Amino acid sequence: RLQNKNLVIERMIILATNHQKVLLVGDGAVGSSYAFAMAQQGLAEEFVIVDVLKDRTEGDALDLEDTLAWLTPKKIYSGEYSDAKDADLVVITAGAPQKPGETRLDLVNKNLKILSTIVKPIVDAGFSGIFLVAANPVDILTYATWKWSGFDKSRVIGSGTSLDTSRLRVALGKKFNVDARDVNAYIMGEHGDSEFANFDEATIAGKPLLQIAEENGVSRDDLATIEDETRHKAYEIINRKGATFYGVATSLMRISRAILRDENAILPVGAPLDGEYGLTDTFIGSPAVINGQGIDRVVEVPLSADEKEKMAASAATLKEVRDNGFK
Ligand code: 6V0
Repeated sequence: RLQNKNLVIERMIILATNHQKVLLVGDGAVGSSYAFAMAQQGLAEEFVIVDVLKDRTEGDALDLEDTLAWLTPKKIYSGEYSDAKDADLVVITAGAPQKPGETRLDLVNKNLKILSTIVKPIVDAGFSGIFLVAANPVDILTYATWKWSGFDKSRVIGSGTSLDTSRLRVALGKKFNVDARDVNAYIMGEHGDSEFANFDEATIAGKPLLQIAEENGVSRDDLATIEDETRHKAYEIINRKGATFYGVATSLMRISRAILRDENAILPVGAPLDGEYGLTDTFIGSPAVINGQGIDRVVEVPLSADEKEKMAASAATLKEVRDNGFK
């Protein structure tokens, strides 16, 4: 009994002293939705918002503060890069979004330029936590964050194909009439036009998705249509409302929760490959184990030969753009 009591006290001390701080850079549609999602989830006792638009961050901090009487207490304020010094997590959503007709890769030059003004001052402030990058083209910007920060690869994470995987699971959940959370399928590769679904290994409750599809009269072509619609969903949303933000904001919240709560969650992220899928020197969408240290390890999905080719082609597309846009 005494031992139990001591364990409870120990846990209470950990909870009382576990003050976590997140700094968000980029308070646009994605960033402010992320801030809102983090407040709703009661994540991070301290939340700092930085943007070149100071009025915007001050206004957002005041607006978000109005949620706190009904949620978990926390400190939310407009800040500076120097506030990154003792932050656990820096989330970067600063950058131009796609306009109708633009691909993510079209954004590379302007967003690398913006990123170059962000990473250095944060590192110079003494930041020693984890970077989570969402600005597009996210795989290239994640790679640049890693290069410019000098951080270990495990402490730089891209949002990668987290949003795309969520889109795929929602679509498959609708198709097979199951909760999207029970679908075990991934979108892998570039967060962009060369991404693909791992249908050959996907399962629902341990049963191969291809078998479930066959039993339900869903053809390979039907699955290819779902994959295509997933790949192009961002364009559908942008054409209608100009931007996409709730989906990615929630994906970022989910990855943040895995970090702040040290979950060892297996999530699809922009992960640094070191021989997995026969690839190196790239950040690209793959499941990885995420905990308080960042990327604990990349989980190599056993891809079919056809999917391995798609992964290699996607990595090659990224490398080509990176070699042209990033020195
Ligand atoms: P937005 O609403 O234009 O917000 C961008 C914000 O960045 C604005 O508030 C700018 O003031 C700010 N900003 C620009 N330059 C700087 C700078 N130098 N320092 C600090 N802040 C700056 O864009 P939105 O929020 O819609 O999108 C942000 C980024 O997320 C874009 O690159 C999108 O393409 C990308 N997305 C990524 C997704 C993903 O799955 N990874 C999904 C959707 C959007």
